[in-house]
Amino acid sequence: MTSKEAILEMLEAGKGKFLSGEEIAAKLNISRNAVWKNINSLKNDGYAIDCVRNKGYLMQKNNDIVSPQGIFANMKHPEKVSKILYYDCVTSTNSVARLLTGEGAQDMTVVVSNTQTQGRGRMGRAFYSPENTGIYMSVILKTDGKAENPLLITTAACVAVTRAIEKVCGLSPQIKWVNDVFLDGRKICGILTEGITSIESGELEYVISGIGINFSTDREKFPDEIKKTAGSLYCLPGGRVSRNMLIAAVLENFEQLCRNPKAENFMDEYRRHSMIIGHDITFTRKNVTYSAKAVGIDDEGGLTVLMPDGKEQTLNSGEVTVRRV
Ligand code: BT5
Repeated sequence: MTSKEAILEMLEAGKGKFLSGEEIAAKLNISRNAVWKNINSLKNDGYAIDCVRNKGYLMQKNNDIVSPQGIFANMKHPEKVSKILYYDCVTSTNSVARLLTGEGAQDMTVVVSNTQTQGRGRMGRAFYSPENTGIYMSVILKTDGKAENPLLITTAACVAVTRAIEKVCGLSPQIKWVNDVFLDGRKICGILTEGITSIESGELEYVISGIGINFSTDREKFPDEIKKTAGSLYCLPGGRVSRNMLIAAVLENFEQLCRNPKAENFMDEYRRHSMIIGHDITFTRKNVTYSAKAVGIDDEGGLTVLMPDGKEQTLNSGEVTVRRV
């Protein structure tokens, strides 16, 4: 770790409190002048740091720059994450994660970016990923050849996101089967789970779970195509919640859910948050659109629908639209 990273770690850990230059210098075994230079460099990067004579340096509480140091500072169990790689800009965090799996990435390696130029959703759709106001991250899970059910990983990620938003922001989001999180009727989060299979063995080697959350994106700034459907947490005046805090909470919940799916019994939580159970819906299969009623979600994450002929079917992928009456 560089001195600059170490100083950032200390400031993030004591956010809102003064740290004296002397204390920092002694801890890192560098001169006070070196501390000052690194602080200036952090300020140039956009960090809101107060420098007060005889008091030292203070990172302002409403500072909302994403960094591995800031995420770790907000985790109770940072050891649960192997590594966090942060970028200012990437094409897609899922694409970067995919490259890392080719280099033997460890389980629970996380890729986070401040913006994406080719953020993607399912079936080649785009995910709008503006800078500074969103969370774009991919978590790499190593499956060790176990046949993980990607649908369950997606549902675990949905529950991790809703839990984190409830706890950190005090809001009450809902889940739209299978991979979307909504707040007040608008989509605030999408999840894209992709599997990596070994060419030699044909076994699933990794699962990458890509999570995109509109954190403070202004509703008016969304592109026209999604202006009526997309929302964000608008989090929250006064900087009470930072993206680092929310990312940390999502990661801790996700790790816990993936490692202990049985103990956690998260499907009940997923069902409780569902915004479609009991509603009339439409879904499309092989270019044909069907009307049905969503009646339940099974323990494998499949959606049970009641068809007009009275028969039940289970959907394991695809997308549903809630019919408004
Ligand atoms: C998704 O797909 O919603 C999955 C999105 C996953 C994004 C994350 S960000 C980190 C990681 N890296 C990536 O490249 N991807 C993942 P889907 O269910 O197919 O929904 C896509 C549709 O959502 C689009 O066609 C739009 O209608 C809408 N949409 C696009 N951007 C949005 C946004 N920022 N907020 C809300 N809705 C959006």
